[in-house]
Amino acid sequence: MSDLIITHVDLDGVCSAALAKRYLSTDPYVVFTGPKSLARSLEKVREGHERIIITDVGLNHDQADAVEAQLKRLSGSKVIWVDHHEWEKEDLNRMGSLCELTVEPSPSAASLFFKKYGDPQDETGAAVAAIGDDADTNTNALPNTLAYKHGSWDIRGRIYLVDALARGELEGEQVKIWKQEVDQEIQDAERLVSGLKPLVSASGKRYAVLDMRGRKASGTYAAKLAAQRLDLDFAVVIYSCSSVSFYRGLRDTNLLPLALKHNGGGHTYACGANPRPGLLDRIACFLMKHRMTGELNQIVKEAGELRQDTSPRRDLRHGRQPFR
Ligand SMILES: [Mn+2]
Repeated sequence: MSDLIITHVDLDGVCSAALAKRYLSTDPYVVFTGPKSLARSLEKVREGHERIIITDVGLNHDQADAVEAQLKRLSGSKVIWVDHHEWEKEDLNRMGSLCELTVEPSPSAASLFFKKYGDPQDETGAAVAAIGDDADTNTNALPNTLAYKHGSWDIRGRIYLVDALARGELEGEQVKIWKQEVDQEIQDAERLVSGLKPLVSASGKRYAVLDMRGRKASGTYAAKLAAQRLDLDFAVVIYSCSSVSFYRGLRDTNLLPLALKHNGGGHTYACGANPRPGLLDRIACFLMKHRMTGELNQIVKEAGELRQDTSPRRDLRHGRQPFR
C-alpha cells in the first residue's frame, strides 16, 4: 500500500514533507496545496492509501464541512495532520476526532513535525527542521535558505527538494545553480533600488513605485531593500498590468483598502490589487514592457493620496498567518 503527503507549496511545506518522508521511510506521493484548495486537493485523493500526512496546511473555517467530508471518505487511511497556523477551536475538535491532529504554535510546521514525530538523535531531521524555521520566520540566515526558496518556486524544484532534503542532501549542483540565480536577482534588485526616487504621499508617508516587469529581481526582496535604503513607509510594486502589490516598509501603514478597492486582498502589511486591463491594454502591455494603463496610473495615484490609518489591524479574511 502507498503513502501520501499533502503539504503547503512554500519552503516550510517542502521541509515538512521531507521530514514526513523520513518518518514514513517509504516513497510517498507528494501533493502541494494551500488552505484555500485543501478540500479540492483531498477530493482528488483516491481511497486505499495506508497513511496520509498533511503538513503546514491550515484549515479555513469555511472549508471545515468539505474537509470533514473528505476525511470521513478517507477514513480507511491513517491520517496525520500537523500544522502551526491559527485554527478555530470548534474545527480543532471536529478534525481531531477524524485524524491524528497536532496544531501548536511553532516557528514552522517542519520543526513542529520533527518535535512530534522525529527522532531527536536524527541530525539530518534537525537540520531540515531548522531550515523550516529559518524560512517561515523569513530570517533567511542559513546559507541555502534563499536558494531553496527560489528553487521551490515551481513544482519540479519542490519535488526535487523534498527528495534531496529527506535524503539529507543539503548541498549539491542544483542548489549551486539556484544560488547563482538568487545572486543575479539580488544584483538586479540593487540596480533597481539604486535608481529609485522616494516619493511623499499626501499624508506624509515615504514610498516608492517599483516596476518589476521584465526584471529578474523578486518583488518582495526589492521592496524590502528599497524600504531599508530609502527609509520608506511602503512600496508599490507593479508585477504586471493585472497585478500590483503593496508592502509595508519601516513603519506601520495600511494599504489594504486600496487593494480591496481594486479587486484584491491580503494583509495590512502585504496586499495586492488585481487591475482588470481591457483587451487593448493587454495587447499594449504585451508589446510595451513598462506600459502604464489607466488603472495602473490610478492605483499609483491613489497610493499617493491614501489617508493612512495608523491603528494596527489584522485582516484575516484572505488567509491566515502562522503563529509567530
Ligand atoms: Mn508554515
